[in-house]
Amino acid sequence: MFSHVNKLTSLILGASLTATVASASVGGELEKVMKARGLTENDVIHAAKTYNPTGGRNEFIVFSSGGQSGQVIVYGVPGMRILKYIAVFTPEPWQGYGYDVDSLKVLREGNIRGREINWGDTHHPGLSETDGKYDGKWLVINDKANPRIAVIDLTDFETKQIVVNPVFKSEHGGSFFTPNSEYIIEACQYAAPFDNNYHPIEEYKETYRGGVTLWKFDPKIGRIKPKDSFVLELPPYMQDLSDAGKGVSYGWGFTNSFNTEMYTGGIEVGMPPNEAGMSRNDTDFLHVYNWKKLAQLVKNKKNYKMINGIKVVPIDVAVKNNCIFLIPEPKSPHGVDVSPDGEYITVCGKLDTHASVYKWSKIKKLMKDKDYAGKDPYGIPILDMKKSLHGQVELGLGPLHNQYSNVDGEIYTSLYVDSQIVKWNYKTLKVLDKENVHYNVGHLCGMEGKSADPQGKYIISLNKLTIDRFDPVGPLHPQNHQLIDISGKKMDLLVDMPLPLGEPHQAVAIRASKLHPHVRYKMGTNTKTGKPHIGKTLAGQEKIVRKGNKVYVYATLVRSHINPERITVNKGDEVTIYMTNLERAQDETHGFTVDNFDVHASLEPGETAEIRFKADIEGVFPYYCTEFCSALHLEMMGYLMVKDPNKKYVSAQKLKMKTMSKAELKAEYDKAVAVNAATDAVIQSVVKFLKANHYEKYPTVKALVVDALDQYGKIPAQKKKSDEAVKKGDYEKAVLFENMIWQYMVKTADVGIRAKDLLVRKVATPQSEAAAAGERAFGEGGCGGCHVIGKVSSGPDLTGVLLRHEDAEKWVKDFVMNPASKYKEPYIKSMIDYFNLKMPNQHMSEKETKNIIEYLKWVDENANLF
Ligand code: K7E
Ligand code: CUA
Repeated sequence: MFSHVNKLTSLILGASLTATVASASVGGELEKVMKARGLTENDVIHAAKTYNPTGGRNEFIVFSSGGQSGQVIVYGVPGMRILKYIAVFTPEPWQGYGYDVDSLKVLREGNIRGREINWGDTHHPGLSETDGKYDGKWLVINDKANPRIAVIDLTDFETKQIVVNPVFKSEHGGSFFTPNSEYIIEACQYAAPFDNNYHPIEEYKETYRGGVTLWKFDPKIGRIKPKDSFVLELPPYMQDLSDAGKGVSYGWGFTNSFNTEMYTGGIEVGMPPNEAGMSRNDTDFLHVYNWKKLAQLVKNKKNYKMINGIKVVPIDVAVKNNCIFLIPEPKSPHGVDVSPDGEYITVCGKLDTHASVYKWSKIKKLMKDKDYAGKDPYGIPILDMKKSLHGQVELGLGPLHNQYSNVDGEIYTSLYVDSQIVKWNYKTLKVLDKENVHYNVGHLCGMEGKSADPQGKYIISLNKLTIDRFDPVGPLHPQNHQLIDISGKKMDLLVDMPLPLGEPHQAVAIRASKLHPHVRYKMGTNTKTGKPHIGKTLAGQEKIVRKGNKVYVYATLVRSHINPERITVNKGDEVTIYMTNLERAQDETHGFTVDNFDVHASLEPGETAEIRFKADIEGVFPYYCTEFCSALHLEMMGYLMVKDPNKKYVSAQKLKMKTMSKAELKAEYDKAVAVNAATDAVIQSVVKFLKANHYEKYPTVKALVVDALDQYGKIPAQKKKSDEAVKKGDYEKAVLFENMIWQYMVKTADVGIRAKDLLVRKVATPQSEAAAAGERAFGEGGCGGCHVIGKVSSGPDLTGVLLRHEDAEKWVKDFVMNPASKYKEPYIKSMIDYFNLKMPNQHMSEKETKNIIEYLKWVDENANLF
């Protein structure tokens, strides 16, 4: 076991670490941890395959439906850690979604017949495509409960649009992009009348309808265009999952269904329940429709009816134009998935143990030859099942959904009842492998696994039940996403990830390198429209404007103040606050709220947002920045004062406060100026270093310098105000401005020094492995507590230490390992006297000491940099 572990250790920890620390000790340490935590060798390999060290990144990014939360969950693969929740159909306070005016507008686009809806049952996220491949630009997701689709911009991961389906009363088979993002497919689920009237259930077959909506999408601006969209009317079969054809089947759409029995239940009047009546037939129908041709047809008025403001192509028009066909498919199917080349269409029947693989070339021929097996009650031609099938495979109990890999013919299917993922070949129709999951898997997610270019490597199993998997948290359990390595011959389940936000039906994964999100907005952007905000306010433009009983505040936020800091209004006024975050620095978000008014905005760098409320209660209400943005974050606040105009306020008796004399104030002012001069000298030395070493050649360093100079650039304006105050003899005010200058200097120095450290790394000679290990040992051994390289601190500067002693390497080594042996040497004695400190014994090993000497050699090589 021990030698095993050692081999494993060097395998997973890599040569660099084992070189710095004795390998036997790491092996021992790892074995200790494994023993203490009861981990097997396999566990450790799985951990290493999924572990992201600090600062690590993922190869793929997953967008998972957030189920009943109405949100989207973003996480990484193979790290399996959540990165973001994207607010979509539900208010989300942190992001201010639904709590500021602009995001509330987006949320309210989802109102149905004038009613506010504040949740969604998200099922299927879809990524925009170019040539059938994910392009990383847009994400859409559907709401089953309230038939809606939302569009998310992947440059900032924000929801930009919600459209309501005006004729469906529920939907499920969305949202799937066509191969060039021309349309988004959204299929109905529970059939209902297209109009908004009452129709008795006895007239189900006549007046209830199913359908597929094709939402026109403009991939350039990332918006659905409802006016150019249309609905294909379908029989009241419960349309289910859909997929767009691609490659050879490009231009066609596929949607399956259940309840072709058209059963309508009636358990309360003694009828068998829906579940019995709706699964009576051995087969249901796969709908095959030509969306490309339908899109042409709707250009002519005679081919559609307008219902609730959307174009609807009636069944008979679609039939007459050979745009719709049905193919029987096994009992209550669920998933329909088109192969990467578009030739094979796999359908799984929940109540059938088989997967049925249809072949596009066969379907096409039957359609062309008008070789029909019959017609359904609505006149739609039915193609013969056997004649359109490539074949069927027995997979197991409850097959649901499919995903593809990069291996030709390889497909992965979820088995709900068996709680398994099965790997098989849809061309040779052979089962290849099965993996148990916990428990009851619904969808599964391959890496770009339903695009025209699947990436293989991993499958995620999206399980419905977790039962015994996680620490118990009450009767409502988290959901479980399990990552499976599919790169080998056999599947290998790597890790469980609990998801506590709703039932994520489907997830889509994209290669991380395809996403290019921004870190800041153009100054003054309304992030929901991408255009300049009407309330955009730059520094110096802050103001409060009153129009009748409406008060408009144009405010700015920048570390660490909100301008204005006092807003006084009358009780009953409608208050609008426009806020612009003036920051350019990455990740410098400010939040904003006025206490007690149920408003909140999250302002990313450059963003302008707007909150509005009625000041209908009298009082004093602090407002503040809700994001811990800087050391003076708590000070980032102000007061909203609401006065009752009908009330007389008697001024409180003025307290006699002791004030400072003018001489005392002048002394304080002089001190502040001197501190600023000293701080500025530090900044100038850093700037000199940065310039001398050509910081502009290194983008990451340059970005920091730009941040730093942004802060520094704010100083002259403050200085001017300080000087003006001095001229007027107002030292009290001048001191405050000088303090403000100091704040800016500290922020400049903070970022500047970070830039300098980074630059030193870039321009220094490369460190040997031993020197790097030495630097680590230097840090971990606490040497830095007294010795700062390049500076005399509470101990001497070590730059040049190897030059100032005879046989210096040996001298340093002896001194580090046994300091006391040299306390009596005259040189050391004088140092001890000077610093009033003795070098302590830090119990460094010989190896560590040697490495530290290598590090000091590197320091000397680069002495000019410190
Ligand atoms: Cu199978 Cu809504 Cu795609 Cu759930 S659906 S699992
Ligand atoms: Cu801005 Cu806290």
